[in-house]
Amino acid sequence: MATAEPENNPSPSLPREDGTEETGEIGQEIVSPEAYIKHPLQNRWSLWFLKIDKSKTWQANLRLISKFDTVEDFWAVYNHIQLSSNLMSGCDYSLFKDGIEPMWEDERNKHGGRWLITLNRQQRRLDLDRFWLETLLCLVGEAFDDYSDEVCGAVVNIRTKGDKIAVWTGNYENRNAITHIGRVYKERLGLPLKMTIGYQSHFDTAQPTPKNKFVV
Ligand code: MGP
Repeated sequence: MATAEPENNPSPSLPREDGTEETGEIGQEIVSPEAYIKHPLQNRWSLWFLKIDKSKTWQANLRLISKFDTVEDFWAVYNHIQLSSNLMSGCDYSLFKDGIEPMWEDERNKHGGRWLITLNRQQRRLDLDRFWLETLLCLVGEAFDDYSDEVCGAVVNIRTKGDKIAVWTGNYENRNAITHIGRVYKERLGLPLKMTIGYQSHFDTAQPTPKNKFVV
């Protein structure tokens, strides 16, 4: 148990591997807060899973896996679940800020859109898992500077025709926010400068030939 260090303790305390410190007196130890306080994230996040079952509506296939709001709980969830590349075709993971459902219809998404990364089949083996992890780290680490508030969440779709990863933002009219997020995201994924990625509004995504509103 943690106890306060005696005021006139003459012996210097000795840090140990478990975060406690020897005080020099039998039975007296100090526990460093680092050892028991989890590191808070700026936002609480919800991780969702979807497995396509065509006998149900799209929304009925969505399942909430877990919520977390600390660095430690993020890694606990991440390390507990399958890598995206091990999921069956037709499955999605979505990570969204708590209170935003991972669907176009949510109030915070309905005027929004997504930066879309389309992967070819070889990239499932080469890039998918590290791109998705980097996407998660961009979100929970609030990597988009002043524009992180614009981010609603991110989705990975596992599909035979080619997997997709997207970062969803809240308003497709916020050009400055969207282009900043796109540039940072592209850099964080390590995509070549000459490769472009596109941003589509969810309204356009639902149309037969979605067009890009922005490209970086
Ligand atoms: P998808 O799962 O996003 O991509 O959308 P997929 O499977 O690659 O298909 P494609 O159309 O992009 O080539 C598949 C279908 O799921 C959509 O056409 C919708 O019917 C349904 N769907 C997907 N999303 C993200 C939503 C959503 O937010 N709301 C609703 N109601 N349906 C959705």
